[in-house]
Amino acid sequence: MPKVLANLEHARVLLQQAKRAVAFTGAGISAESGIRTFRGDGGLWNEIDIETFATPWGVQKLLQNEPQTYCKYLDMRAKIIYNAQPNAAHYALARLEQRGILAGIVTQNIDNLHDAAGSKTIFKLHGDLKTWHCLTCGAHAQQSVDDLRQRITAAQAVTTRAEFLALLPRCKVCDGYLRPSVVLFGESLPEDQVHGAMALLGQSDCLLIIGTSGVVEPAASFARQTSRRGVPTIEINLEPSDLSHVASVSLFGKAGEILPELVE
Ligand code: BJW
Ligand code: ZN
Repeated sequence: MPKVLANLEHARVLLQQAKRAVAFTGAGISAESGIRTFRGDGGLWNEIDIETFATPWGVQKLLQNEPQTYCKYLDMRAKIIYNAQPNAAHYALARLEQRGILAGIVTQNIDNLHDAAGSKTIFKLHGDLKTWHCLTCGAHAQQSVDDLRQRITAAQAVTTRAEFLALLPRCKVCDGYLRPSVVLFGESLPEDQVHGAMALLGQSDCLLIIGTSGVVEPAASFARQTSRRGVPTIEINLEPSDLSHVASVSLFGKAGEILPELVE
């Protein structure tokens, strides 16, 4: 039997024995929905400076000095993410949960595509783009996509900081400025999501690691620790990742093609 098929068979057996499998997902699972990954071929970080766009201090500086540049970035990200639809990999995980095999998903993605596919138990380690929070009192608010689209479009035409600030969504509790609840480098992960993820992973009996380079901490270490606890681990990725060494079996290819085959 060719190695690829033997690996798929091996992975099927591991999954069939599971009663509380957990999926740990990264940007690669949404690549076939048209959302760019961060690293590797075509990755966002090949063109975008991490320090400038993905740290709180970088974003703070941009908002002060070049709000339009930040808005263009947000516009580029939001347009793609808001228009994206779940792909076959997201739907396969939702079906696996409905069948009572998958206990839930721990994701690093901010795109909400697992929700859109119908998955129910999801812990989002790096936040999500539709949830915003107040910079003053911390209250959370859900932003409608249409409202955000209008604000982002209007913001591209502003010339002063005052005009830009006037376009930011405001807190209903204290009128402070809101920002997207997406976790940037150097920021803590949302505590409730981390606790939920740890509990889910702590009880898991099979781990699916899908579409992540496994380089961002502490997320990657949650998957690593689970695997090292002896939990059978199936990796799905285009290529070897920093988590491949803990996988019981690695399936190399597109998640949208491999996952449906594995699950059916
Ligand atoms: C396919 C595919 C297909 C493609 N099918 N596969 C310990 C050691 C070293 C550093 C640290 C450490 N602990 C903390 C740090 C610092 C830092 C960190 O990890 N740095 C390392 C990168 C060096 N971590 C943090 O700062 C975190 N916070 C934290 O630790 O808080 C505590 C603290 C507070 C204060 C001081 C110090 C510590 C926060 C991390 C936040 C990450 N945020 C981002 C960006 C958001 C911005 C935005 O969206 O605009 O989240 S970074 C980015 O990477 C994004 C992702 O969620 C995350 C993970 O990436 P992912 O999902 O793995 O994607 P890729 O692109 O890397 O990989 C895609 C994979 O898919 C590839 O392997 C492809 O092959 C594959 N693929 N198509 C299947 N079709
Ligand atoms: Zn507030």
